[in-house]
Amino acid sequence: MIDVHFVPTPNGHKVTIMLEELGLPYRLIPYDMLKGDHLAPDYRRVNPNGRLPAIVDDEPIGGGPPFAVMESGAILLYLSEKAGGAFMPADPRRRSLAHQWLMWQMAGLGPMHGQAHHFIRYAPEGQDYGVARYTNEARRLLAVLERRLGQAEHLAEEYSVADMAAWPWVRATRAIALSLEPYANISRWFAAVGDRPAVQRGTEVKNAPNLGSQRPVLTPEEWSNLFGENMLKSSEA
Ligand SMILES: N[C@@H](CCC(=O)N[C@@H](CS)C(=O)NCC(=O)O)C(=O)O
Repeated sequence: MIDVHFVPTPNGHKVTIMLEELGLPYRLIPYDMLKGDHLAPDYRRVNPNGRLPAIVDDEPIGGGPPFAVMESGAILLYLSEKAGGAFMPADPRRRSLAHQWLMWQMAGLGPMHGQAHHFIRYAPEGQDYGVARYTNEARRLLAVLERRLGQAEHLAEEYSVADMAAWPWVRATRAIALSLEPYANISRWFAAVGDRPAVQRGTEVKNAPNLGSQRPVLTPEEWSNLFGENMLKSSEA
């Protein structure tokens, strides 16, 4: 059994999509980030970075005691290896493309779109510089994705972990008021990947409080748990 420490966000859905694709049994452990569940010292034993998602595999690759994996991209690679290289191209060039686009998602699409979500939805209003900076970067990355998907059906030519990593972040662009309409290639890919039953099952998973797509109104305690003193204190403790 694989425990998934989970919130229903794009990073969480990458993992549930992959587990659904693989048909591996898993148990969701839902977290309420507004309440600060993820700040509990016990969770540091699962994820030293204190963020979600993370998994604990009680039948790990190579045997031995239960093994924890943090970082959604590393979790996809771990699960692929556990399943004998599933959703990782056998051809070396394609495999490198899967690595490249997975790293691009982890270092670019996710963090930059994440900052756009922060400035548009969570930061005190009136932060025009931050909104413009990260909206531009979010759009730049969509333009990169659009060009890539004009060259190939999927990021690594065949469906792979790279698509599973990027797809939930593209899905979340609606929460930052970016339409996919100008992006014909992304729209084609987004619909095709979204038609996969495992992707649908993986993103229906929401038995944890969803932070939603509206601008949330946070109490001072909730703000502190997500972005402020409580979050810092738990890391420095
Ligand atoms: N690079 C990490 C990012 C994880 C991340 O930032 N997760 C968010 C939820 S999607 C989180 O834990 N936020 C809580 C916090 O920022 O304290 C990954 O891909 O797993």
